Amino acid sequence: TTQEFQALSPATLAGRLGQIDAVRTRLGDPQEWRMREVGDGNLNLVFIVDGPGGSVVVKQALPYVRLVGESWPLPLKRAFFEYNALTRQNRRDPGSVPEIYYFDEGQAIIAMEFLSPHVILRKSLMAGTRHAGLGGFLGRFCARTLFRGSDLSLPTAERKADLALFAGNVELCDITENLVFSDPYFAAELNRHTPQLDPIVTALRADTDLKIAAQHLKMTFANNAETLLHGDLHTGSVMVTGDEARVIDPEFATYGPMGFDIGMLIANFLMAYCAQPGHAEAPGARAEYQEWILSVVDEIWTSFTAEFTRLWRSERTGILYQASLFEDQGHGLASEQARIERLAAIWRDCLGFCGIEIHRRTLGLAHIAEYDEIADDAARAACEARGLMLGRTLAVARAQFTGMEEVLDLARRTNQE
Ligand code: SR1
Ligand code: MG
Repeated sequence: TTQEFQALSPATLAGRLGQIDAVRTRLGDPQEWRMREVGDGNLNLVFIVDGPGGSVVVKQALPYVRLVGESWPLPLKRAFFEYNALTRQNRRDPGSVPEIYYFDEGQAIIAMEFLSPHVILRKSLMAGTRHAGLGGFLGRFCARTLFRGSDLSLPTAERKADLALFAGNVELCDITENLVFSDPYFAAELNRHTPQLDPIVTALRADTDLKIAAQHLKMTFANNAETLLHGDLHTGSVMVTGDEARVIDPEFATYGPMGFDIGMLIANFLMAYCAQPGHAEAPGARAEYQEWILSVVDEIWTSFTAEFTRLWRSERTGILYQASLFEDQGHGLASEQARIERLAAIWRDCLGFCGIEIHRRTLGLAHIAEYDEIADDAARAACEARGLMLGRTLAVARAQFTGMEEVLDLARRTNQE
């Protein structure tokens, strides 16, 4: 029989999970468990449970959007998609995501590895911390998960089964389709923005080229089912130590275009860059940190393309661009030309998604702490305005950028305005 859904609380958690072997063996005696709810995302409950034997994270989806409340129902099945995405990501890039100990589909509960001493990357960027190897890890994660979830690599029956499986993540895709690609460009009910941005918002909402670009990108997101995406790869979905990182929270997983995850990720670094002048540190130190952020963006793209290239040359086992077709064993001129053309298409999409993500995090419902924590409205608006202009150029002129250095130079010039 299906048990009625019940939200966990610190008071009920030990009673409900205390007899689950996979959890109990890691924590020890449930009577000694200490629970705290630490979720600060937009959707779910997250508990850290400490016991005499160790610690575990317990995540539970709620039947509504936590940020908004019960007026916005959201299916529990997103935990199923998160569980299935995590298992695939761990296969495709081993060690890149937390280990899962237990999954209860009906109660939408995932018990998983407590990452320590990891912190959320967004918070670490706000604290001005540098992380060795971060761009390399993120670029390789994208290349491995995106390449290995696609028809470049998977047996096509498996890819088609996964395409069908993740096609069920309708409501979370609907959030992305509306909140990311449409709402920022009209006066949607849940939108909010810093009042001083009014003139720019009016201009952007009257900008036909931009609105068409956003809709072209929405079409690509909705219809170009190239690979299994993380679906919400921002800096709040990454946990870091000084030199190690993991990716979390793939509940928005769906089949979509390869440029989406990388574009979203880069957008969040560029917004962290734009937000720096709004925070109080000495300008010299701030400028140095801004350059470090740009170096991570550069490294993400460089390592993505290097790993994608390695996989293209050594693991092209799917139905696409088969080496036998080119008669060059996968390394010759024809297959290299095909690889370069595919990467160019991913690059264009990536820049477009990057621009749109910057807009929606400034004008839509879901904002970012880097901007929100700038107390002074005028200072916040100045940072946000630079981000909006950068995002507009990236989205509309995405086909004109030939390399990351041009994007970074544009960010630097925008930062001077
Ligand atoms: C209503 S959900 C708003 C946002 O939070 C999630 O983290 C996703 O980014 C989504 O777009
Ligand atoms: Mg999330």
